[in-house]
Amino acid sequence: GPIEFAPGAWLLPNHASEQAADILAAIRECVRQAPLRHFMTPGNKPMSVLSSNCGDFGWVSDSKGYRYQATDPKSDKPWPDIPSILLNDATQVAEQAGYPEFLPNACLINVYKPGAKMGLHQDRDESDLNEPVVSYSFGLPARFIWAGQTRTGTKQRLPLNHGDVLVWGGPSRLNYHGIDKLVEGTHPLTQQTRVNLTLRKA
Ligand code: MD3
Ligand code: FE
Repeated sequence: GPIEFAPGAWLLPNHASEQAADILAAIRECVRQAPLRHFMTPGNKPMSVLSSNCGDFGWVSDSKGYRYQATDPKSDKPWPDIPSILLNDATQVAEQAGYPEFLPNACLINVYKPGAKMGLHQDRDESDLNEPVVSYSFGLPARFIWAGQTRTGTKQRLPLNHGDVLVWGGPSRLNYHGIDKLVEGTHPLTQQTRVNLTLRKA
């Protein structure tokens, strides 16, 4: 069952493994409409993960900074809708973790290949930090690193496996977090990748 590993932060081990194939098929359709790309950091370096979005808003990064926007900068078209199977599950999972009526309008799709990583950062581009974040891990395992409200605090590590779901809210919402360099491997549903879906209220 769910594990509260920090105040307001919950791990639901293996929660989404049964729906994984259906969720991933729907996400494949999204990335056909809005292809994966390496966003550039404000310092003009390509991120190592491949990204896209679905929802009313998408998280984007370029030389001008990080922000949410309603259109894909590659096509100037709206992002695809969040698949209902994913949206409904995220609302349910948030409720289980104590965040009722979570209605995300942004889903960041991050695809990690071996060697890709995400440095320690805070998620603070959202307008209401009382809203939680719900994150799905599929495919290859990863090592999640998190600290407290400062990047220099004690770092803790958590393995994230296929089907695991994380909910972050309350006192842990601004915790620093990241992902260690992905190790080579192969998974029957995602081949040589890890797929992370992060749902937020922009
Ligand atoms: C902790 N993604 O997209 S998800 C991100 O697994 C991101 O690919 C990582 O960090 C990944 O921003 C981590 C888990 C996660 C998501 C949001 C959080 C942890 C969080 C927000 C606050 C604190
Ligand atoms: Fe994050």
